[in-house]
Amino acid sequence: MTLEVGVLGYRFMGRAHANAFARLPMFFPDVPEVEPSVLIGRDETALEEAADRFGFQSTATDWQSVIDEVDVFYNLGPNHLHADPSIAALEAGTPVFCEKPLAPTLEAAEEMAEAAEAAADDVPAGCAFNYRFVPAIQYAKALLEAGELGEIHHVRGRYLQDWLVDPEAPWSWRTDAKLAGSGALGDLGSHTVDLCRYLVGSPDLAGEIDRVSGHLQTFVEERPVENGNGDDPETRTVTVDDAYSAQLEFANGAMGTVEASRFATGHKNDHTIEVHGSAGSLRFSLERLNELEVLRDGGRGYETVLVTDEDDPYVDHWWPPGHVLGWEHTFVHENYEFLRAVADGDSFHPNFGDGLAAQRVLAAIEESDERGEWVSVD
Ligand code: SOE
Repeated sequence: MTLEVGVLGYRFMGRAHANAFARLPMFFPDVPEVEPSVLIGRDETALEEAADRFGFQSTATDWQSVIDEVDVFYNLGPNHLHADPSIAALEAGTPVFCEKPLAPTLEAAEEMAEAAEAAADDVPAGCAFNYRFVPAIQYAKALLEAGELGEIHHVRGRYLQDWLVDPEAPWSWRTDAKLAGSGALGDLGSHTVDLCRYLVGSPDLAGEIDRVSGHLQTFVEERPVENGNGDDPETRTVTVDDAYSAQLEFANGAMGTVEASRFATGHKNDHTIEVHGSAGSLRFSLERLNELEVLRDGGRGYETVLVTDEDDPYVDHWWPPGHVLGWEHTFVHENYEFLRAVADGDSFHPNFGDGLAAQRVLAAIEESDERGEWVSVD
């Protein structure tokens, strides 16, 4: 079986997924082969170049002509392009894999989740929360679900980057509320909220996030437009947050503290998550993604577990034990699971429902910032 895929978007995420398609037949031969069929975008020159490099057969400048011609539709475009093409594809019966955050607004995310619910059972709609597919994160989830940390009291997550700390860093769609929805909150916070839900969100652990108290900040209000006139550069207003922080209350009483920033000087892609339970604690850092630090039985120090054994998640597909994996492997793993679900007509998680659940938390954090009080997530 070969799956023809149509992909909207060819920049950062386009490359990450095209790399995954190329790795799959070599390392995960039990998944149907992907045929990169049509690459979709607006700038024809850049599109042709990318299609050539990524091995796509053709290009298109309108997604409408593509969505019911392919076996799978990948939506890797900017956030404001997530809803319409994804909904249309699902209505045409085409499985969809969409980048995070699911949508720029809660309303759009709700419409997308409704379209996914209305689609046939064998038409999965996946949301690309790739950090679920880090082997050490899956190892952590297994420990938590086996009850090894006991009753969950604290979850602490932060996602730090610094690419906007320079006030001359250019304006982009990521700094515009109409195009992105929010800034660090949606782009980075969506990952952290999803990891909180994935790791401790089951009713036996902390449960869902019930209430939030949020704070958003924009440090630089105007940014130059790229390729503007050097002497008198055109600037545009930044309409999203540069950083957010929030407190969370989980259904079972656990407390969460989460934050993200694009102004954390020196931190390039520093995503960490920690959990403390009555019987133990764990902590994970994306900068050391092959490791999980675990403290058990009320012990006095953390043990560093190298999650690189052949029986650790996905590891046996790659190299002999101890041969470490990287960020790009998370995309291979998520594509493997998603495409397997497509081929077998199975369900897939994280799906649009998970994307919507994260979006509800993000929207509540924004509302809490505006109202200056705790807000329920519903
Ligand atoms: C932003 O810089 C970004 O590329 C996010 O959009 C990704 O989701 C994250 O994985 C890395 O950082």
